[in-house]
Amino acid sequence: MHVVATAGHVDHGKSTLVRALTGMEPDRLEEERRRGLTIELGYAWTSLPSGERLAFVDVPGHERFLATMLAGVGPAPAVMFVVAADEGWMPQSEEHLVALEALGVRHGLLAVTRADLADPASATERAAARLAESGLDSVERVAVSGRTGQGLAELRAALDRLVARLPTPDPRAPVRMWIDRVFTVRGSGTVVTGTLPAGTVTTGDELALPVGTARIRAVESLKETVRSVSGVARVALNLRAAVPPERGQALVTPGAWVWTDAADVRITPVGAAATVPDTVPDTMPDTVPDTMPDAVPDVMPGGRGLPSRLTAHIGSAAVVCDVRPLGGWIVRLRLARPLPLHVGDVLLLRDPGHSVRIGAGNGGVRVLAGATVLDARPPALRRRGAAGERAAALAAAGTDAGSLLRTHRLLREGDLRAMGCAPDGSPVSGDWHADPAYWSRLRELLPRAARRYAADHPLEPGMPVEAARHELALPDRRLVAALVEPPLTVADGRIVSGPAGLPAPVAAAVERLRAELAARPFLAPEAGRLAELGLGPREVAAAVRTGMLLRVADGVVLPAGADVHAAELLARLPQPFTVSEARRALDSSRRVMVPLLEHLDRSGLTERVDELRRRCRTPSQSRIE
Ligand SMILES: Nc1nc2c(ncn2[C@@H]2O[C@H](COP(=O)(O)OP(=O)(O)OP(=O)(O)O)[C@@H](O)[C@H]2O)c(=O)[nH]1
Ligand SMILES: [Mg+2]
Repeated sequence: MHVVATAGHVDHGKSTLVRALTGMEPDRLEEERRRGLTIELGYAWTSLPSGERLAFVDVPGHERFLATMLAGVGPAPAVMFVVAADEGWMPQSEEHLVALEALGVRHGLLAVTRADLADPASATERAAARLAESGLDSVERVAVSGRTGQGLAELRAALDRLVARLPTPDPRAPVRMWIDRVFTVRGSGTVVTGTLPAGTVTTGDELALPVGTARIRAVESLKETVRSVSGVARVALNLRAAVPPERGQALVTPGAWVWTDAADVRITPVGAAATVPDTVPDTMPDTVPDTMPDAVPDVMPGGRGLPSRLTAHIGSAAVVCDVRPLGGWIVRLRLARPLPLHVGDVLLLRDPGHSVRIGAGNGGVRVLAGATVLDARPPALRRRGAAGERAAALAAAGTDAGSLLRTHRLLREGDLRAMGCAPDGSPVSGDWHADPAYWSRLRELLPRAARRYAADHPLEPGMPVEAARHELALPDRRLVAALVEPPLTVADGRIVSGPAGLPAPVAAAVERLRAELAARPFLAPEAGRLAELGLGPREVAAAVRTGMLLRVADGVVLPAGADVHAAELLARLPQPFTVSEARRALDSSRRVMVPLLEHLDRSGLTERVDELRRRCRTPSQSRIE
């Protein structure tokens, strides 16, 4: 199936043409028929000569209903541009074309209708010239009459050629269906309709709404119940939702879209704004003048000329937003409510000051610009000059993962996907992706930071991972671990060089101590000897922390493991035993033995029997093993 929206000035014959092509009535409201005017979006469909099915979204042409027009055109991939032969190019012809340009609609054809009322030649020429200047590709022109049926066969053939050129959307793409109608069907609850541009909706699927989720109870497309439908399609969904959805909201694949109220965008001025370099006030007046300026404000680099408050349109949504120029063509939009956005989405910006203007007039173009989303999770700009730096960084940014990573430096896979950017490389750690240049810079910085830390803290075995995380301003310790390369390793939460993690001089001193105690392992050195070895209280503490030494009491230091070894030897003695018996068994001194036995008591390796004697506890009784 294909979906084509209509566009064109009020009363130029859009609905009449849709009616003639489909045999269906796009103007369903009584008020529409009475006034001979389209107010709401109309829907009708037909089969083309090729057999392809084509649904029309028929939009209103009246300037007052521009927002509705945008809701209809937004999700449609192509347009049937209607100009009346007897009236020619008119203000809303221009405005609609500019809107299509801003939205990036590339495909369409020109139907010059009411050809029974006037020679279509001059209207065709003017319209075709104007369309050629816009972004629409190879637009065919057909003269028709909705009244006499003249040219309808040619129009059908041209529509067939148009839809054959349209790209085929990915049926596995994440779903974002902008709701353009909501109604209640007795017995089945809430039904929403919309144009599904890509992806697939299936009965039973759960989709996310701004608040909560909705379960699809039934899917209909062109009035037929189906289990599943893929875009492009007109779709009606019967939903079960805790909070009933509204027009202007989107139903999306959960987790596949960023719900954001801020976006950094690149402005593309369109229509007159792109070509008329007039001087204009920086802000537009709140009240609407009776006569419109000939041209819209001149939108210049730096965002000058853009009103500070605009309405952003995407899909069926129209959201007020504050505009903050960052520099160049880059501005930050703050949206009044969060929208599900991907990087690369195009928002249409228009001036709400003019959106309520009613009645005739020469009609100005109120569409100011297209805005391509470059970042849907823009960082806060706190520092002075941050805005300008941000604009410079985004000036040449694309809409891919690489561009996002260049400015964010680090992003989680889920965030990248939710912004519509599949990462091209693999994560650097866990689900973190990094900008390659930034990551190699970190690889250089980490060893330097570790060396500096070691110099500043000679007694610590190494830089704590958390300190490195902090110093490198990383959001996750796993990233630090991923940056550590030999000869550095991570041990006990620290970045150490080599396995021991003890400063080299201290490690050497401990080795000398062990060597000296080889013959009499329980005869701890006197304080003076410790000092000679270079083992002052701080060095001892460091060696104890890394598990090299056992500190039995102040100034009584043994190699680590001496306590367990002692308990093994004492267990061979007749139980219970005295301090002297223990001292002889371990070939030690009273200076060492008393605190060592107290340490063994505390460790649960030995226990006191009375004032003078102890016994060993069995391993199962002891607290350390
Ligand atoms: N003679 C003649 N009249 C036409 C033709 N097409 C439309 N009309 C008349 O023009 C008037 C407007 O037609 P619509 O089809 O309602 O125009 P529209 O573009 O849908 O108008 P909006 O939806 O309000 O923008 C109606 O009175 C139609 O009968 C045509 O090809 N020939
Ligand atoms: Mg109409």
